[in-house]
Amino acid sequence: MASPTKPLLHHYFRSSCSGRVRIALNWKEINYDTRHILLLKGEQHASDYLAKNPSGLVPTLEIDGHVIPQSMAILEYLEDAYPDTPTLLPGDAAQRAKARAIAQVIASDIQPAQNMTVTNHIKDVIDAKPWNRRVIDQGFEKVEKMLQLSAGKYCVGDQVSVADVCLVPQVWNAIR
Ligand SMILES: N[C@@H](CCC(=O)N[C@@H](CS)C(=O)NCC(=O)O)C(=O)O
Repeated sequence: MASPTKPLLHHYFRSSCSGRVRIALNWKEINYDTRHILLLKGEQHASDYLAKNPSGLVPTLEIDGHVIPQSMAILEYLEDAYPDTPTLLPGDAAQRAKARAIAQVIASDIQPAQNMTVTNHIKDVIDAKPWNRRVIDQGFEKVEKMLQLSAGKYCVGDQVSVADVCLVPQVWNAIR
């Protein structure tokens, strides 16, 4: 489906949530422009950005005349609005549920517990590094158990899914 204006992704290069959306846009071969939101300079809290994403977090995608915050909502929008592009929810109902489940462990359980806001809050009280390491280690142990039940060539069977789109940037984050 052709878009009248190119989508614009507000993102940060190290952000795993932004990485999910970059991978999905590229997988679906949707051309887009980018605007870098420099998190370390606090640009996510600038009033013009907060008007687009009141959470003050990246990513935000401007697409088809809409402004969509939240990486998982963006992935669902791309799935719904661009049905002729390669899907990120392949297979039958059970395979799609497994892909969503792995994605949610990452997006709802691992990433929010060790993001920049949490790290900045807790570092006054405890050493944030061991906390982040523990959240990631324990989260990945759960993901690995799920993968033992679902994986083929990719997280669920032999097709790329939303689970892979979430897993890869979380691994980048864990390495860092
Ligand atoms: N649930 C949100 C989480 C977004 C999020 O935590 N983004 C991080 C980067 S991965 C961020 O903007 N951090 C900046 C901050 O915490 O101030 C989503 O999936 O989009």
